[in-house]
Amino acid sequence: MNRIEFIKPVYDLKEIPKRVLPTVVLCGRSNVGKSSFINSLFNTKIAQTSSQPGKTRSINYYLVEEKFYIADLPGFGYAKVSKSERDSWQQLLEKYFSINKQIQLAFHLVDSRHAPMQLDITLNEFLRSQDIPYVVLLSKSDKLKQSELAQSKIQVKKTFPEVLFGENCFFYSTIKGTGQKEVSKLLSSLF
Ligand SMILES: Nc1nc2c(ncn2[C@@H]2O[C@H](COP(=O)(O)OP(=O)(O)O)[C@@H](O)[C@H]2O)c(=O)[nH]1
Ligand SMILES: [Mg+2]
Repeated sequence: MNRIEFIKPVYDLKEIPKRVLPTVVLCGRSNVGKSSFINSLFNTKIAQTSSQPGKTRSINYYLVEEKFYIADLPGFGYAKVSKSERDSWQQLLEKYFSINKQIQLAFHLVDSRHAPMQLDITLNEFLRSQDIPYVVLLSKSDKLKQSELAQSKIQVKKTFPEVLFGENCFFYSTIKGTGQKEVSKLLSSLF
């Protein structure tokens, strides 16, 4: 699976592509590594990454192998964003999930270096309440030592009741390639 093209940024729900195709959403805090995830998985530089959080305001649509969309959602939890902006983000996403019947899977990226934050817990609860199958990806795992990886695993299991390592939860690293095979395999089996 390696053919990916950028379709467009969606700022308004009316702009969601009309083609009926299964959609995989990428969600997680700002700066967690969502765009880097796309680039590493498809060995490209198509997605814009940034070391500064809070840059993306749009839902960025990609088309993979003409078979399914990947929708890179704007990151949440960026402290410098005003409350009204945060509220409009939340409203957009809630509406997005409620009107979009094509969402078949969510990748929820969580920074492996920190315990999941309240917003991650809220997102996990939301995905479960909507019955959206999800996979938790613990990003930037190259930054952790062996002992810290074990610690992170314990923490994540404690926080997200349903996660099973190796099934719906993986460490991920764009640098070491951790998790890439597993994710590719999962996507090829689904679409
Ligand atoms: N060391 C390391 N850095 C990463 C990894 N994934 C992303 N980053 C860095 O984290 C920053 C934010 O990444 P980005 O993909 O733009 O995050 P997004 O806001 O969630 O799309 C960038 O500086 C990336 O280079 C990873 O697996 N390992
Ligand atoms: Mg991004």
